Amino acid sequence: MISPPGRAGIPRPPPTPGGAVEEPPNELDVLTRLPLCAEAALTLLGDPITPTPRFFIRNHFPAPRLELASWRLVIDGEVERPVSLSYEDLVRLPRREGIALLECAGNSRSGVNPPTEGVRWSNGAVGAARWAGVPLASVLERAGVKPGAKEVVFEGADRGREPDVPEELQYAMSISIEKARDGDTLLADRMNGAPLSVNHGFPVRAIVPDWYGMASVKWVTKLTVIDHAFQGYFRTRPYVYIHEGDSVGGTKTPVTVQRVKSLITWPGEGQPIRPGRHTIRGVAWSGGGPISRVELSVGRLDPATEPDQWRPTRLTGDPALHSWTPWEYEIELARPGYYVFRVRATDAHGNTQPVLSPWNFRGVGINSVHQLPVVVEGEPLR
Ligand SMILES: Nc1nc2c(c(=O)[nH]1)N[C@H]1C(S)=C(S)[C@@H](COP(=O)(O)O)O[C@H]1N2
Ligand SMILES: [Mo]
Repeated sequence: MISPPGRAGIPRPPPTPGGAVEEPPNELDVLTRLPLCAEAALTLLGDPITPTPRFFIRNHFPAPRLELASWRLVIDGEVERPVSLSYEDLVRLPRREGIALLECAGNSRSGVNPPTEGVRWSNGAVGAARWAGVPLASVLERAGVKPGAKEVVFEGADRGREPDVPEELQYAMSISIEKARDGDTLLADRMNGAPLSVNHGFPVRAIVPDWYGMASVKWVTKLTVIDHAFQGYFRTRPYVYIHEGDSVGGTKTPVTVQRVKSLITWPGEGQPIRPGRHTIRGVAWSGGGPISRVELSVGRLDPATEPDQWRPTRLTGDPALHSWTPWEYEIELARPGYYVFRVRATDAHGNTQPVLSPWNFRGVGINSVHQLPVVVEGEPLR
């Protein structure tokens, strides 16, 4: 078995009650088995909707196997009337569906130097699916949110230990009350037209569009409305931006909205291409607004040798609200040789990708320009 992430030498024992290993789909590359972390190769991610077997999995603890009949969702805290809903109660509420992209905050961490703690994701911890369920807002309305509410904490049914904490932890994460009231934030029970699989949160998970994946809590069983900033382990320890020189006791900036980002999905890593005309393809997204521009550079790695020549690519498909936009670029690479492709996206609010994302201690929110070495060799295409 591959050892789970965590500080070297400290084992990370499991035990989600009833926790069971559901085999990951074999289209995914498994990084850790228990808890399961698995991602897709980029060549599998070029489509507007990611088929579920290609959708990454990020579990912090063993996945709980919940029963529909006994599942309940409790809503309490700063509410007028605490509520407890069965699955039947929940799915009878007015429904809503839409496409949303999830990206793990640690995606692309393996490219960070110096290395940080955390799962060493390549670039494939991202996917876009069609989710269906009930707006979180309607559930909150039934409970009646009190004035002064600041955040909603989602609790998952999964539990276990982290190396640096003595007691057992439950997965929990908060979002702002504004985001909770946004009609697009869902309690979802379906993914790509089917009930959620165990690894994606059966029976019900949160879907928080435009935020990094940690907020889309799986196996959700409890919502607590609070009037202060949540201080739980996952909110304050792994999912924060910590920069050099920050004080140890100080308040950390929580990881929330997805930064603008783009990836090249064709050609694949280490896949030589023949001299001739090619269509380079990829995807681009931003939690800060729709993508307005994606540019490709085929040049030298060191901008001092030869400055980047950013050339506009063609956005294909509709501009996606909470998801990615595919792009393509036709290029003539007549001569064999070694090239580096780089891609950079900009959103409607002018947010653009840095060549090198600011380094941080957790290796989160990495949105450096994607750089792909490409070898052109062999018989010319004709
Ligand atoms: N209960 C629970 N919810 C969770 C997690 C978890 O470990 N437990 N992982 C979070 C993280 S960090 C991510 S990136 C997404 C991943 O969702 P997926 O596994 O369906 O791709 O789920 C989030 N929700
Ligand atoms: Mo994540």
